[in-house]
Amino acid sequence: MKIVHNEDHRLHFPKGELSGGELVRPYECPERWDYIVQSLEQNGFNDHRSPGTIDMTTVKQIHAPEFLRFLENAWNLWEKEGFAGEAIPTVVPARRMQQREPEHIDGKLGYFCMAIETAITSGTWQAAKSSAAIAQTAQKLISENESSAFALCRPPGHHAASDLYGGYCFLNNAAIAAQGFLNDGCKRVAILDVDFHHGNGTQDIFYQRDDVLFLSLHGDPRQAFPHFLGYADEKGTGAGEGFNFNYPMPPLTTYDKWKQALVSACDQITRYAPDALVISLGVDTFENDPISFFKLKSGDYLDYGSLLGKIGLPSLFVMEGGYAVEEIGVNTTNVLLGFLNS
Ligand code: 5XA
Ligand code: ZN
Repeated sequence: MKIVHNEDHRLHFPKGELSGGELVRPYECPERWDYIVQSLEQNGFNDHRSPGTIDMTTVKQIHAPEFLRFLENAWNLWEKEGFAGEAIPTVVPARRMQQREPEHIDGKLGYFCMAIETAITSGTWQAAKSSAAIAQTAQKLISENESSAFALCRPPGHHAASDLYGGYCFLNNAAIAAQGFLNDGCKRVAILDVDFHHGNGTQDIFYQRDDVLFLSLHGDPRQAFPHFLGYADEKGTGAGEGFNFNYPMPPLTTYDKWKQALVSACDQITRYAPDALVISLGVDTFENDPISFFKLKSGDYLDYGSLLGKIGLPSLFVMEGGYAVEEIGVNTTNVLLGFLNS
């Protein structure tokens, strides 16, 4: 399996994340990437590729122009104000307020943000673009006949909607890849999100469409981030009705229960008969993840990787979350090994 990545992710590493009322060292850090690469190499994944240049035409099919303009200019506008820290919002357009993009950067940040733990820094836009290019390059490999590929994206993407960033995400790498598959001739694509957190951005992007089936296994939003999307009764609307499946699960969910949801999601995918599968791969379902509450063990990732392989579709893995930094490598690698050995 080819692995696509580069070093640009290091350009995005905020000093602080707002967590528990404190500015802490971000959970989403470059070492995550280092541990994954190290584990992949130790396990024989030696076919590494660099991303090509980003295809903005496809990105613009997923993200709104005003949002892309905001991401590109946010840091400059912030610096121009003379602010000493990193760019984080302090005000959001809550219920019964105007939904209009303000001129001042303080207002713009709140307008485009869905979760304020995520700071923007000088290198964020370049890192986000490279991350999307990684997903696009891996998608192209599959469109050109590889049966699988791993896009080692950082920053992740699944919380980013067409015009929202947050939850460590800026551009929705999985959605951009799915659109790339469609542009390259696929009629239908499925996105299976196995990250601990609901892929609210991906769901929102495809909610009214029937050419992309979206399925997400995640912590119940009553208890877990992102809290405001991810309920089981969200099924899609309009042409998209019946093409969205959520599997929220409670605290302390172990692999046997999680696997039942996965099997049901795999059945739905098989019924949909897509031409390609995108897997939003987060390993924050791990029992020792510091910000999540499922109880999967390292060996479980091998097992579910093999269930994914048995679906038998061209499959693109796109990296999302996972913050038990020392185990992120083995857990990610186990999914890919299970997939290849299915
Ligand atoms: O998959 N999403 C994440 O891992 C980000 C969670 C952010 C919680 N503040
Ligand atoms: Zn997550």
